[in-house]
Amino acid sequence: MTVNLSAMDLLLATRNQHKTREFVQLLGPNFTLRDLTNERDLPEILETGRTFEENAVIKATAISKIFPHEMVIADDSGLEVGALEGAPGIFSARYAGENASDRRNVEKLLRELQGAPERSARFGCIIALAKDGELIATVAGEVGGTIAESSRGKNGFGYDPIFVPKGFEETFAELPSDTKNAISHRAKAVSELVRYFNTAHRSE
Ligand code: ITT
Repeated sequence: MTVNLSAMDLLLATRNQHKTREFVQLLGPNFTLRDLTNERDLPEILETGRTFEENAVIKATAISKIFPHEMVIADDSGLEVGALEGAPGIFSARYAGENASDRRNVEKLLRELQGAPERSARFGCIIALAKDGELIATVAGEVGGTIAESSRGKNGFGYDPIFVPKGFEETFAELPSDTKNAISHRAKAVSELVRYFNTAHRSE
């Protein structure tokens, strides 16, 4: 067992407060997390990568240049649907257009899949860790499932109301957050991240 005498400070490179809430729950009391919500005048960081990994690295390294000496993590994640050849993928946040609401994105996905018998999908998440503009590590997590015929449930965010994880009948938005946080793509990536910190890297 690893005993941590002081909590480790992390800066999460996001303004998505749903992500932040999940990270706080997933990381637990050994970490003190802040996000970019209260940071003004930050330059826009364009997610120009072709993969979750490239975009996570772009976000983590760019933000860590702006906040010297801070340990920065960035999450790039999204939903990949088999019948749509992996869409929306890296475009998950803006599937129905720039600044589209979660609801519009979900509606578009259900429209695209109307009548499709094959509804398998996966959520993927990459977390990049960086300091002073240098990438330190990336970790990954994924969870498989299917896309429901219609939106169900109020918990979570994004595509949670239409994602039914493998082994369940409820959507992520119907399941308690504890259940999502036990099996999600983000949960798996965070657990890899914690393992990374616990194997001699805590002083970086
Ligand atoms: P930041 O880049 O500021 O972190 P973002 O929401 O734009 O925030 P991404 O570019 O990583 O983040 O896009 C992730 C999108 O994928 C997110 O907006 C949701 O639509 C979807 N998504 C990711 N994880 C999800 C989850 O756990 N549940 C539901 N939808 C999720």
